[in-house]
Amino acid sequence: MKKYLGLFVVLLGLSMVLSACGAGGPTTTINVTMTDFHFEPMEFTVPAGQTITVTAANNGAVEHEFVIFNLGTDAGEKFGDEDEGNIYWEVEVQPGQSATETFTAPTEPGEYYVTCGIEGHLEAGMNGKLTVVAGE
Ligand SMILES: [Cu+2]
Repeated sequence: MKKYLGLFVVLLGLSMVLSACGAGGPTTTINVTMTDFHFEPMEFTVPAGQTITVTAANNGAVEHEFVIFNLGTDAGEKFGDEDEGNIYWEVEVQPGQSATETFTAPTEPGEYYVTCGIEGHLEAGMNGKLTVVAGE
């Protein structure tokens, strides 16, 4: 009986470690829901240089975008033409639709700015953060 109890404790510990990884560690998948006007969740963590699969669902009534900026840049107060050159990657999703696409994560670790490029949406609250962490 004592032997089984020991095994149970080990398994319990293992499952706690695994779930802890799932909560905070980098993942190669991003699942984001876009509404009028938020990203849910707002923060994502991915490993540098890896292929990332993004599934973006637009539950809003208008078109939305998931736009990742180059490191060290952001849209400032509002998104405009001057920001187009700072875009690292983006996906557009029509209302009621879902899109799955891939991109290669930046090789440089850091915090990357995320927003929606549709006029007025940044101001309404559509912003987020992509954290890129160095691989092992
Ligand atoms: Cu939007």
